[in-house]
Formats: sequence, C-alpha cells, structure tokens
Amino acid sequence: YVKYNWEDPFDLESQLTDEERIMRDTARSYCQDKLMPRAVNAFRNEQFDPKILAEMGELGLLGATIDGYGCAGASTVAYGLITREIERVDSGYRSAMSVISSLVMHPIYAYGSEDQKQKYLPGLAKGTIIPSFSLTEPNHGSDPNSMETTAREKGDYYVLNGSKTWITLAPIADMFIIWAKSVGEEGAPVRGFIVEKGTPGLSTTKIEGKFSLRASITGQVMMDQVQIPKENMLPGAKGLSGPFGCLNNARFGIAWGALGAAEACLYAAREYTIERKQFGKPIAGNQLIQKKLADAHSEIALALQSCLHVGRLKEAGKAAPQMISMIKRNSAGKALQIARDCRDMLGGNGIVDEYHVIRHLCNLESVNTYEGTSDIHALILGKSITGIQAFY
Ligand code: TGC
Ligand code: FAD
Repeated sequence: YVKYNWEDPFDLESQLTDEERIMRDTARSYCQDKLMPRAVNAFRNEQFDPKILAEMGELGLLGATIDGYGCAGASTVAYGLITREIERVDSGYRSAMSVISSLVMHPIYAYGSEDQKQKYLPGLAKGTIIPSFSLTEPNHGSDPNSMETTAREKGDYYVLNGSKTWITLAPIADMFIIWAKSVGEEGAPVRGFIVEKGTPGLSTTKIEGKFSLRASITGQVMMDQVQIPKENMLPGAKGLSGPFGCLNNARFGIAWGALGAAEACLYAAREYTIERKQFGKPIAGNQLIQKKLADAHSEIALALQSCLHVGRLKEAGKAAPQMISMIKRNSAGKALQIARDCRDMLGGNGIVDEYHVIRHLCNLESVNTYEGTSDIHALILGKSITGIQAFY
C-alpha cells in the first residue's frame, strides 16, 4: 500500500496535466499572497475592489478556457481548479470571476458576432471591463422563463424595458448582458443583449444589508425605454438554452469552488482542534471531533473526484447538464454543512471573522441558493429520474 496523504486522499494531483498544475499553482499563490490578506476587511466593510479583476486578468485567470482574444486557452478542469483556489479565500471573489468568465465572456464567445468578440473579450480578459449577467428578476428567480423584461425591435434599434435584481457587479458594471423576451419575434424567444453603462434609461442600485457575499457587490438593474443598436443582440442565442448554456459553465465552476471554501474550513478546524485543549487534552483527541473531521474530509474528497470526472466528460463533449446540477448541488450543500460543523468545532471563536469559518459559512448560504437553488437542482434530477416535471 502507499502512504495515505490526508491532504490529497485520492491523489487528485496525479490526475491533472502539467498545464493544469501550473495554472492551479499560479492561482493558489495569487489567492493566498494577494487576496487572502484583503478578505476579512472586504467582507467586514462590504468592499469590492475592482483592482482585483485586473490582477486576475494579468495572470490569465479570467475567461481562462477561451482560445484567443487574450485568453489562456486552458482546460475545463483548469477552470475548476482556479475557482477552487479563489473560493478557498472568499466566495465573493469567485463570484466575480464566475460572472466574468462563464456568464459574460462565454456567451460573447459562444453566441456573439466577431465584432462583439473583438470589442469586448480582450478587455474582459484583462479585467479592465467590468461586466454583469442579468437574468433574475424581482418576480422571477427560479423560473426565468416567466421573465417580464422585453426587447422590441424598432428600425435599427432594440428598445428594452423591465428590471433585474440580484445582479452581481451591476452597480459598478461597464456593460450588462441582459436577457429579455424578444416580443416582435414569433413565440417571443429569450435573447441576450449587450447594454453599455451610460445608455439613457438604464440605471442601477446597490442591494444593501447582505449578510453573505459581502466582498461581492450586488444590485438591481432598471431599464426604461433603453435603446440599443441592433448589432448589440447576441446572434447565436435564441431561447432559454442561451442563458442556461452559460449557467452550465458557471455551475460547474461553483461545484469546484464551494469545495475550496469547505477545504479552508476543514483546515481551520483541524488546526484549531489540535491546538485547543479542554479537559487536559487537545479537543482533536476526542472521537466526536475526529468523526466530524473525517466526515468533512471524506465528503470533500468524494466531491472533488466527481468534479474532476464531470470536467473530463465536459472536455470530451460528453457531459449532460444534469451531471452539473448534481455536482453543483452536492458541493454547495455539503460545503455549507461542513462550514457549519467546522464553525461548531471552533466554539465561540468560530463566530469571529479572524478565523474565517463564519465568513465562509455566511457566503455558502448564497452559493447554495444562486445558480439554481439546491431544491431546483433536485427537481432537475427528479425530472430525469421519473420523466415527470415537478416545477409547476
Ligand atoms: P425547460 O423547459 O426545462 O427548458 C427550456 C429550454 O432550455 C433548455 N435547457 C437547457 N439548455 C442548456 N443547459 C441547460 N442546463 C438547460 N436546461 C434547460 C431546454 O432544453 C429548453 O430548450 P428548448 O430549445 O427546447 O426551448 O425550462 P423550465 O422553464 O422548465 O426551467 C426549469 C428550471 C427550473 C430547470 C430552470 O428554469 C432553472 O434552472 N432555474 C434556476 C434559475 C437559475 O439558475 N438562475 C441563475 C441566475 S444567474 C446567477 O445566479 C449568477 S450568481 C453569480 C455567480 O455565479 O457567482
Ligand atoms: P425563488 O425562486 O423565489 O425561490 C425561493 C424558494 O422557493 C427556494 O427555496 C426555492 O428552492 C423554492 N422554490 C422555487 N420554485 C420551486 C418549485 N417549483 N418547487 C419547490 N421549491 C421551489 N442572478 C442573476 O441573474 N445574475 C447574477 O449575477 C446573480 N447574482 C446573485 C448574487 C447573489 C448574492 C444572490 C443571492 C443571488 C444572485 N442571483 C443572480 C440570483 C439567483 O440566481 C436567485 O436568487 C436564485 O436563482 C433563486 O431565485 P429567487 O431568489 O427568486 O428565489
């Protein structure tokens, strides 16, 4: 038998390519050296520093899987490894990176015209253009198909009306991908539109009072007769499969990312319980504590292996969206439980941000909700198992 390595139980390392390891190491060094020192204050004071995006851009961490346009052309698994490293620090930073890479650069790359790609992708890759992805509305979150935002063709323009909410980066965004029903077309299909900051009729507000993802800025987007040139429509996206195609990529990254947060909590709990003595011995020497550590450790190892497997299938064009639903739901839900258990093992200190676990715990509440709630992903899987849709 080989010696068991608790830090890499299934030898994930040997299943990565050299390029993936280099990308992961680049991300890890940056995240630990440059992001980690800022995370506590960013969360405590609800601050998002846009400079972070330019730093990530410089290292090739944004839109990393895209070939050309100033992007790294990395593998799908490398993208997962990057999200894991960023979220090991804070889910809010990973959120910004997910929005840029999967929710904005991906649709421009996959559905955009060559002009749109040339105009936006290089700046997005550098982190100098701040974007946002607007699907959710005040009255339609889990059910985006019922969206009320409309786009109406008028000569050389589209006119957009409606409102979006819970939009990551919206209050500081330079550009917005807005999903709207194209009401002039038969069946009013959902289409994607690029709207630039400063367009008359477009306004944003910041959502205040979040107890989760405080290092990430979130807002509302209002559109009142917003006129945009016709060429700002994404020509290759028609119907809900447009935005869902973006969500597949973002959910895949979240599946890896949430495990980074869970790992950070496990490491903190391990260190703390080995150091902390009660009843004359380290609390890590108690069976109950070791069981909690073993449960967290096992869930993370199993989940990482499933993410890697789905990543390899995705690279080979053999991944089904339901696989991604399963790993997103599993990782986010398990990470949340792990964060709760680890917080418990830190006792009173567990609620102090200096120990980081409570910050991850609060963040993971959002991670378990956005990009499809845990129950919505259960229903997606339930529909596949039974052939009966239970959404309505
Ligand atoms: P349904 O009838 O199932 O499908 C409508 C059309 O969409 C296609 N489709 C997909 N295509 C690609 N990938 C997928 N995963 C797809 N799922 C569905 C489907 O084939 C169909 O195409 P067509 O051509 O036949 O019309 O749609 P439904 O209305 O019944 O949807 C149900 C449900 C619940 C699955 C769906 O609406 C859903 O996933 N709801 C969750 C909403 C959500 O995830 N929102 C995320 C907003 S963005 C965000 O949260 C960003 S957070 C920031 C960060 O990431 O950090
Ligand atoms: P609802 O859909 O109202 O759901 C509320 C509850 O009802 C949930 O428990 C849900 O599981 C349950 N439920 C709903 N329907 C059913 C059903 N049929 N059967 C059983 N249970 C059901 N969106 C974007 O478009 N862009 C972004 O950048 C973005 N960023 C976000 C950032 C943060 C911090 C947060 C919190 C959200 C963000 N979102 C974003 C929105 C996110 O995707 C939605 O919050 C999520 O999809 C859930 O929608 P909702 O909040 O309207 O909840």
